[in-house]
Amino acid sequence: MSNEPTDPNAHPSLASDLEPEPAGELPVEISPTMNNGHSVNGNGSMVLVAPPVERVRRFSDHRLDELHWLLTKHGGERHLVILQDFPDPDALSCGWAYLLIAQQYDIRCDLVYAGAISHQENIALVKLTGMPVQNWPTSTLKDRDWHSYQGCVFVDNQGATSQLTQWVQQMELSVVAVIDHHAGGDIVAEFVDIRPNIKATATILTQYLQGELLVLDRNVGEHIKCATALIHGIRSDTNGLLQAQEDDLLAVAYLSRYYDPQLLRSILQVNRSKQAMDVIERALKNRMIQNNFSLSGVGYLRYDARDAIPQAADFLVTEDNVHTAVVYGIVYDKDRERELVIGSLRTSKLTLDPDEFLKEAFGHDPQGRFFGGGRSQAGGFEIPMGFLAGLNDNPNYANLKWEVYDTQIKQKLLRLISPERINPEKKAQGS
Ligand SMILES: [Mn+2]
Repeated sequence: MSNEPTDPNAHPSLASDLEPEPAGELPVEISPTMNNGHSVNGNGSMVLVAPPVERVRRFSDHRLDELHWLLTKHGGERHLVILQDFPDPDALSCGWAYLLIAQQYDIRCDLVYAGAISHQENIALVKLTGMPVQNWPTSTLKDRDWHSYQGCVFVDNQGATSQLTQWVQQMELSVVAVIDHHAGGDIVAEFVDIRPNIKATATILTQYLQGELLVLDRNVGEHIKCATALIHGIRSDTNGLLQAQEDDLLAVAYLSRYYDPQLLRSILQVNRSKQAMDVIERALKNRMIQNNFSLSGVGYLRYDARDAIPQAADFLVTEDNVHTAVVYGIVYDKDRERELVIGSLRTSKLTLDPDEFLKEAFGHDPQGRFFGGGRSQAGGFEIPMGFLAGLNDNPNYANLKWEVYDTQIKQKLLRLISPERINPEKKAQGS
């Protein structure tokens, strides 16, 4: 699920309160009168001249300069790096890379997410690389030591897809940096690098590495694993590089000097869980095909199995004469005691924009927030069930509720896919 795009032309901007001038790192002019760190001014008295300390770092890209100064300024602090509730490989690898970069500047980061990691590839990614990511379920948030942090950072999201955002706001934690490739919201931060034209945030983070904010070392296991994770991140956000553009491919080329191909293979080859297989089976059995769209409701599923839905959609879209698949189901979120319909869309039709399609199909809530959105070839939606939410022990009731939702979702989708089927009278009147 992506953030809600508001202005596709949003330009990466920088807050003006960035002060890139820590003492001691300014360029030192070597004056001919300088002698042992002292110089003589006009009236003959001695003036102390700063010794030429560290060579001033200059980067090819102004963003690297800005980030370098920002991190220098915040040295010694502790920050929270916040990922979306269901972090994908792009988010996970970028959070880790950011953490390693910040370490260079003596900033301690905790990499956190509030939801769950349920896709088998993502579980494998975290396990096999040993990346230091922490789950902070919402039920634990009130007991966290928020005051030990001086700031927070959003990576591969801008706060809209994390339940941690409201806590960060409540605790008045300042937003130090936002690094993302989804079209911008209106988040204010000291450093903002949002590039909707880049396919993966991992490409942006790799450019920071290429700019030597952190010099990768083939002898450091953590660097090898992080480079591997970043390649996986770029691959997964570009449909296995099929949608990659020059920047993404150059980033992968750079990372290829450091990554571990064996490790990448292990992450990609991991098997599906039984529950994911069961959801795929249901999706296959329940599918209905109309005008090259394959629609399938899978009924109720466990919250931690929600990643099975996009996988089922991935599978359904491979059928002959199908260009678009939509799979949806009802999940119950125990943690927050809410029930929602979640769904995924996959398409191979280049002229179909998932973002537009889902917004048009499901509309928005009373606050104007859309129930769904997407990027090229993929999208997702989430519809809270409101008054009908909540478990009920009566199986008839549960079936009825599912039927209502199933029918309503199909109807909304079919309105776009084959209007004549939904509204035959209207067509008859019109002709
Ligand atoms: Mn991403």
